Amino acid sequence: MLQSLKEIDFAVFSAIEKEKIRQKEQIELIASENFVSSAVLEAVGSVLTNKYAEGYPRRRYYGGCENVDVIEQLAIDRAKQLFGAEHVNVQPHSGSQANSAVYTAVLKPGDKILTLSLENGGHLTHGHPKNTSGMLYKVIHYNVSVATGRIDYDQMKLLAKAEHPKLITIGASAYSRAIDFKLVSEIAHSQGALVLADIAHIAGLVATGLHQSPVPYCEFVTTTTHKTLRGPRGGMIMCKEEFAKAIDSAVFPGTQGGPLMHVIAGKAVCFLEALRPEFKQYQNQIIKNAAILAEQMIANGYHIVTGGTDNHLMLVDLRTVHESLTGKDAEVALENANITVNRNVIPNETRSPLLASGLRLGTPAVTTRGMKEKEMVQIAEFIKVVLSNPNDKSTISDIKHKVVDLCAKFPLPCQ
Ligand code: DSN
Repeated sequence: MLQSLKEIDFAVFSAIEKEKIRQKEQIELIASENFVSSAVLEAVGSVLTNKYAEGYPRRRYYGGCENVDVIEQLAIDRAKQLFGAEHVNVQPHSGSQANSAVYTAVLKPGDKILTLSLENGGHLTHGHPKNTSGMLYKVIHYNVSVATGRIDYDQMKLLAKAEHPKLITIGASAYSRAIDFKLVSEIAHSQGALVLADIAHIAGLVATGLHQSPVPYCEFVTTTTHKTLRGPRGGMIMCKEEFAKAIDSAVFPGTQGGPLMHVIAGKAVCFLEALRPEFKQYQNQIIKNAAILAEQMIANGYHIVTGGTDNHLMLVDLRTVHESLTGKDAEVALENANITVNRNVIPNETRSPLLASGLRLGTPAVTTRGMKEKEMVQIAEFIKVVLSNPNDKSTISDIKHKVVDLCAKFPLPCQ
């Protein structure tokens, strides 16, 4: 007899039910999160989770792969169309796996990479000492400029010339300005280096032509599929045809075994959705919302690193308004008021990453709910009130009620 999750495992069932309420009643400003469509959710929750499919379409190490072959090929073809890529591998389980596979494909332990550090807005997998990228390879970092907070391309150029890295990575997790991938590839190629562009955060903007695409210029482009792209949690690699075999071998068997076919189905659906004209309108609104939110935060006295945003996120330096409030305390106070954010180190951070002096705010998730400029102004006000009274229970409770009321007007696409 069929038994429901509720009957079999009430503990997991009830945690999921509570999570549904949390997502429904909180303003989600974590820049890397989003809400998938019900079609993506259905694909990811499908029987495809039962299937092993090591290998690639029509070249598997298991029988019974005729249906998953169709699905993986659809995901590949749609991703190629969406980004104009020569070769696509949709199997990486995450962005980290995608980056690791690129390194495995073209680097040997001890090779030199030139990257943006985590502290300057980069990512763990861009050479952090506690990540394998930092353990296996010799890492040189370029930074953002102290004066402007923007990527210092001049420093990148000088370091590329002096250090002769084999690979330059470009891409960020906490950087609010447009990235010049063409310039980076010129710098790299003039020194014989390859380029890995990690567009995990801005993939939706790139796919819709609202941000310069690295695909024509860079040998490798990696992304996650769950941030601005609004698909399932996962990764993907695009590359020039000449590296296709090396990339495929680096993913499987190099760094992964069986692909997650239910997630690859979700990716295929996500790419189909992203090819529709309304997806570009959505990406446009993400950018507009981020610009208004940043403008209001600045009007409320906060410093935004780089002075504003060109994309879906911003990095708020709290110290201009609340000198002694850490990012961690700000994150907790906002969460108590049903506003979800993450603390973030800012360039030239003086506190530990666990405390931090900044908050990263992003608009992909609230835009998916249908929130627009008017709501961004309200949200900036909520943030200011909470952060000015982080320990005042009555203020926090008042804002929490306002947040729940606002969220009720903007239902989620997938519950
Ligand atoms: N952890 C992700 C983010 O929040 O940006 C990057 O992988």
